[in-house]
Amino acid sequence: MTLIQRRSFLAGAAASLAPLPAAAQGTIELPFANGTRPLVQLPGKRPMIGLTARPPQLETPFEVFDEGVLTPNDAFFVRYHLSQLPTSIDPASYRLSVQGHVERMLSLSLEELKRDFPVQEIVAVNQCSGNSRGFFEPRVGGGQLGHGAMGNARWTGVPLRAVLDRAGLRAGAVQVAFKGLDKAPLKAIPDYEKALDIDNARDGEVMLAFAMNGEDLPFLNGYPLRLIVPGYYGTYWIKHLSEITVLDAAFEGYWVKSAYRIPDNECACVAPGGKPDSTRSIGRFNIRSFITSHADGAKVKAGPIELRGIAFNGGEGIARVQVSPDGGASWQEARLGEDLGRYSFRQWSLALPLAVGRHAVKVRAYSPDGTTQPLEPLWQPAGYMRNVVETVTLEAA
Ligand SMILES: Nc1nc2c(c(=O)[nH]1)N[C@H]1C(S)=C(S)[C@@H](COP(=O)(O)O)O[C@H]1N2
Ligand SMILES: [Mo]
Repeated sequence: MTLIQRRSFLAGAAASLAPLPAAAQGTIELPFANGTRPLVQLPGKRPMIGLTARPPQLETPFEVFDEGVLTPNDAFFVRYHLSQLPTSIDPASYRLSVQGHVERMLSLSLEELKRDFPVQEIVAVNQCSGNSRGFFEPRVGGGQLGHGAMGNARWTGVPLRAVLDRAGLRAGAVQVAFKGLDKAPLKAIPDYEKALDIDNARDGEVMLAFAMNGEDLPFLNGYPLRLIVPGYYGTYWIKHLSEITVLDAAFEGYWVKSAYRIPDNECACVAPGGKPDSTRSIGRFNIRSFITSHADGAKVKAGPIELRGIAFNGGEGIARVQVSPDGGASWQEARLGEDLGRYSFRQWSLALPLAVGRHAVKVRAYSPDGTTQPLEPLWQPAGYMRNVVETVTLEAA
């Protein structure tokens, strides 16, 4: 995280999102039953894997993760819950309000945010809780996602702590709630609003970001301002952020009390098809790794092949990545790439000699405390937090 010059971010033009209907670009097959998806192109995005049209939900085509350690803005996934998106946001009249259990209410323009607070950067992964849900067996309800509901970006913004300090927390503040400009189509459906504990909100890393990979946020990724909660699932990363409310009691809203709950045990899992006895709110990412250089079923020339991929976790940092060329019988240490910080994707690579034949190549990552990924998938009814060791079968000829 570094302080950077704020001048370059003061400029900004109105952003809008119209028309919504996407241009069709053919289809793509995700590798599970009912995995046919349209390739769609929305404003500011390259052709992406379409999950729903209203609200727009897009998955990143997996090859993108082999382009580089940062996910390009025009390929970054898009997830919304409610269909009434703002279609045009004027940065000049946009205001962020800070209210509730505070000494002074604030109404901040974008210009004030960029000018009056310290600007910082962090590279961090944003991943949807339901990333890879389509691979659950037995299948579970919810968006049937492949592995493309994740992305890694360099976020620029101001620490939430600085804004909370300006408002002044009153004694007894326990949580902070966050709401964006998107709305439910019916009054009966609650607006999308999430909350963080006060210590998390004030940790100096949680941030109000106005730029992504050096540019204004893409409209569909939360223009002009979004919450960044490094290491935590995307559900907390509120887009088009407009209201911050400091609370003197735990938040009771639907999206915290009833949604995004996981089994309240060590593995956050239950027996396949089962139900948890008790639940808690989802929190940090568990550890994951992927092979990005080769797709499952790829044909390669026998001999040394160069494997590449990525690994990440909830902020513990990646200590080691291991690759198995033989379905898990033996493991080799991969070389780790540049360290962009403990919340970033970490690239890895390994040259592997492959004889003629079929090879089940696996990858697993380790946190510094020895935490790694399970060889068999963990199961839970909401289909969150998948992190099984992934396998890519290669045909060497
Ligand atoms: N305003 C708003 N913010 C939101 C959501 C939403 O529906 N509305 N969805 C959340 C969820 S569940 C995820 S995974 C991330 C996705 O961020 P992205 O669309 O920029 O990839 O946004 C989060 N922030
Ligand atoms: Mo999500």
